[in-house]
Amino acid sequence: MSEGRLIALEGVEGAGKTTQAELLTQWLIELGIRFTAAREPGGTEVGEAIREIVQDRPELAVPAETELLLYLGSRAAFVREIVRPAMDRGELVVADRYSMSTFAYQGYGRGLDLDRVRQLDNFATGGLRPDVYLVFDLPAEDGLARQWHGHAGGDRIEREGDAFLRTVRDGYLELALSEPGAHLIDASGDAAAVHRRVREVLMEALPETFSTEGV
Ligand code: Z5A
Repeated sequence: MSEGRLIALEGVEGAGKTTQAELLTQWLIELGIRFTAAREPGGTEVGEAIREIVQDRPELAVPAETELLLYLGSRAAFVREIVRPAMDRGELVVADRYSMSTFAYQGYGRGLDLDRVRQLDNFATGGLRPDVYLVFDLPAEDGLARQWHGHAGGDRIEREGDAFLRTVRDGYLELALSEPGAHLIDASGDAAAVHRRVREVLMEALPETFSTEGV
C-alpha cells in the first residue's frame, strides 16, 4: 500500500504527461491504491485563477520574474490545499507538473538564476519534494507536433517558439540527471509503450507501493 507519496510528471509540452497521468491513475485503481491527481498550475481555486493569467492571457506583458512568482504562488496553495492533506491521509499524489517545471521553464528557459529559483520554490513548497519525478523526454518539435495535432491555439509559452522549447528540453535532460528521485523516460512510441516504461520505473523506484501484480 502507498503511504503519502508524491509522484510528479514532467517534460516539454506534448511529451504526454497528461495522457500518462491518466494511464497511471487507471493502474492505481486496478492496484487498489488510494490517490489524488491534480495539475499545475491550477488544482486549487486560486491556482486556476493564476493559470488563467499565466496561460490564457498571452496579450499581457509578464516579466520573467512575475511569471516565476505566479507559478510559485499557485504551487504554494497546491501544496497546502491538495498535496499535504492528501499525503497526510496516506494517499499517493500524482502531480501533472511540479517544481521541475519551474526549474526548466523559468530557470533554463527564461534564464533566471537557477539557485534563486530553487530558493524561492523551496519557500513555496515548504521544502516538499517529490519521491519520484517521471521526466518524459521527447524532442521539442515532436512535442509541439503532437500538441498542434491535438488542439489548435498556443499559450504564452508555446508561442515562445522552438529555440525556447529546445532550451527547456535540454534543461530537463540536465535536471533528470541531478534531481533526487528523477527518472528519464523515453516518451516516443505509442502511449501504451510509454506507460509500460512508467510501470517499470515505478516498480523499481517504489517497490513497497507497486507490487509486480497487475503488470
Ligand atoms: N509552466 C511553467 O512555465 N512553469 C511552471 O512552474 C509550471 C508550468 C508548473 C502548463 O501547461 C504550461 O505552464 C507549460 C509549462 C508552464 N507550458 N506550456 N505551454 P500544461 O502542463 O497545462 O500543458 P502542456 O504541458 O503545455 O501541455 P499538455 O497538453 O499538458 O501536454 P502533455 O500533458 O505533455 O501531453 P498530452 O496532453 O498527454 O498529449 C498531447 C497530445 O499528444 C494529445 O493530443 C495526445 O493525445 C497526444 N499524445 C499523448 N501521448 C502520445 C503518444 N505517446 N504518441 C502520440 N501522441 C500522443
